[in-house]
Amino acid sequence: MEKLASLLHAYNIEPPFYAEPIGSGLIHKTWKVRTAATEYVLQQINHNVFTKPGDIEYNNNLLEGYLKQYHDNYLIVFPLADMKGKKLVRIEGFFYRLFPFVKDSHTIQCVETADQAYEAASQFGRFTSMFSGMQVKKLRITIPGFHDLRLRYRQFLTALKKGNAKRITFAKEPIQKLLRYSFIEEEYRFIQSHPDFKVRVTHHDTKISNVLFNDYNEGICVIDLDTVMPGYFISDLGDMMRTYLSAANEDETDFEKIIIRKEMYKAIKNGYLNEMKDELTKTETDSFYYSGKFIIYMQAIRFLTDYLNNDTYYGAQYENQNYDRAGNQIVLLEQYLNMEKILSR
Ligand code: GN1
Ligand code: MG
Repeated sequence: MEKLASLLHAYNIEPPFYAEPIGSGLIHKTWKVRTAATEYVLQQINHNVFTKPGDIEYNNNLLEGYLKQYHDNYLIVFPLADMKGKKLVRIEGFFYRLFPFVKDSHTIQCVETADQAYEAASQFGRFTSMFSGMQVKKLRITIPGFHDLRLRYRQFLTALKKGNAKRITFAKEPIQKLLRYSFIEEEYRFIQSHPDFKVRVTHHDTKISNVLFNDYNEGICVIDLDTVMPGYFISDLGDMMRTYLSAANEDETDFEKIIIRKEMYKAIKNGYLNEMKDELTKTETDSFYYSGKFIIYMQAIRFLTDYLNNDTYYGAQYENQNYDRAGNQIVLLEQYLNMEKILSR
């Protein structure tokens, strides 16, 4: 509480205030702060993952400045400046930032209707299209190799050699599966070397809880800009496939519940295209289906690698959670592969 008081004091916010944890992210800690006058979102940055929090601040300022100049009406939230004009506050070795709470907004944890998927996909497409005139190279890389499937695959192979031996034996089955599906990584090499795949301002975390909705279920804006970096559109489209297609999320341990909803695929595609059709090359639109394989496979690899490395990245609320998450994503991948003909039609 004392820490919270000195933190808010930096923003000239004095007691009384009330803070409660919100959000479902695996990386940062987030709270909603209420004062008599208004509401905020406070977030502590995980600096084991984002080792240079100043780079996040740098990117935010760059994006904010660009929007001010070219798309002043586009709604999006950036961190507030403290009394010294800093948008990142350091207290006792931790980094925090404070956001205004968007009035009458809420987040959803699970896509229930195709309209929600369409709205979210339009929001993420719109986000990238807003920055189409920006020099993407100006953005700093907040997590090196974040969505580089070749790197993720190499990290997986390293974990197979150097990881927890007991866990490697226990995870024999998912390991074999992920090795068998390595053709997905090979396809990625093709994309990396193909001139038609453009590098754009990419969000890199397009789960449904990173979109704010209003009471009429319309998307208001996207949030969580920490992983906004140069990237390929398959990252954003693919993470929507990964997280909207099935009603069961990555923590579901009853894998029978992982069922792909065809209508969601259509809604993601239409919503995204609605904003991005003029930006994408023909080769890129031909890779819509691939984007789902790409991200679901990468997430399965990331969860299993973390399991083999003793959960140092994602953490775990119970012993085999990352093993279960990897198993969940493998089932999702298999369902997705089984539906290739139907989905990519
Ligand atoms: C992490 O913390 P959160 O929920 O925003 C991760 C994403 C994963 C996701 C899986 C920086 O996102 O890449 O897809 O967990 N973010 C980082 O739930 O690693
Ligand atoms: Mg995130």
